[in-house]
Amino acid sequence: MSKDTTIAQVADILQANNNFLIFTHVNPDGDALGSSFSMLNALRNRAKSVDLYIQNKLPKVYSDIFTDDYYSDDVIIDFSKYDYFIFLDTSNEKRIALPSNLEFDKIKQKTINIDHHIDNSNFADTNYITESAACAEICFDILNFLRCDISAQIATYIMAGVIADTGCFRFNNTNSTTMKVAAKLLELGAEYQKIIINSFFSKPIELIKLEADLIHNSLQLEYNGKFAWCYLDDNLLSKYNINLKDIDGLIDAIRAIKGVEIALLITKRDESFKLSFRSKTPTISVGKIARALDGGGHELAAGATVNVSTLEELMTKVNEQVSIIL
Ligand SMILES: [Mn+2]
Repeated sequence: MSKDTTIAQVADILQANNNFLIFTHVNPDGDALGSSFSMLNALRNRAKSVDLYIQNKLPKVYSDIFTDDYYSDDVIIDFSKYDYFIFLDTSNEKRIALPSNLEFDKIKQKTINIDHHIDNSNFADTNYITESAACAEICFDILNFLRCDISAQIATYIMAGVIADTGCFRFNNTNSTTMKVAAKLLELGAEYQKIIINSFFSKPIELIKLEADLIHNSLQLEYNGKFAWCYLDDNLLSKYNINLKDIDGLIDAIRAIKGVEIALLITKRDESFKLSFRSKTPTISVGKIARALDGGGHELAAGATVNVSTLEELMTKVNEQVSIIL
């Protein structure tokens, strides 16, 4: 189906089918989880049979907000009982966190892709992609269209997604729609303070120390301080006993520096380097840089995985792209 799918068509699919399995992207963030848990619970309240698959255990900051009501890789799932697979907040098929016994090309179910990444590759049978601050905002629209009951808990899930992807209404994607959605979610009983405390005021002391160590010892400033990057290596992670899945938000320490236009955090994933980019200004698109490195994302928040053997090689490739933009 084309990009021109309407919300009514999405609603029809959710209405007409009964057995759904929800997937989201690898290394799920607040929006991936907020979208997934809101759809899971709201559709279940409509007497649909719905399950959710998340590759690994949840990041610690989210374990108090979301439940453990999902499949992860230690469970063998019988896919034959599902009619439809729903993909949320996932820009292309390579980004989907799939169980080890499932390959994307071998999926027999019908698929629907609901997302807010403008570079979404429309990989599913039905693709509903809109420009929203968070995928959770789209889920809220769909659930409202379906006249689903939005409980305080579901409102909390959606709010967690919106807060995560707008950096708590600080990023450029925050607009009047986002604020209206947030207001409605508060009226529905969303536990705003709980999300704030869990997301921003509950960092383990070891993570704060790691952040200080990283900025103090590894920060590189180039282009007159406009480009700031850090390489977070495994030694530093083990020094502070921090897991890679729990470093969400670390890049904000780099972005927060005055004068920095492009922030980059590099981590090692198996044989590759994983890059997370942030920009403060719409005219400086890190989405463009990420796409040039075979990655993707949003214009102001994007990422890529690059398979080279040394950090020097990696930075040569990165600087080729940064130099075009800065
Ligand atoms: Mn998102």
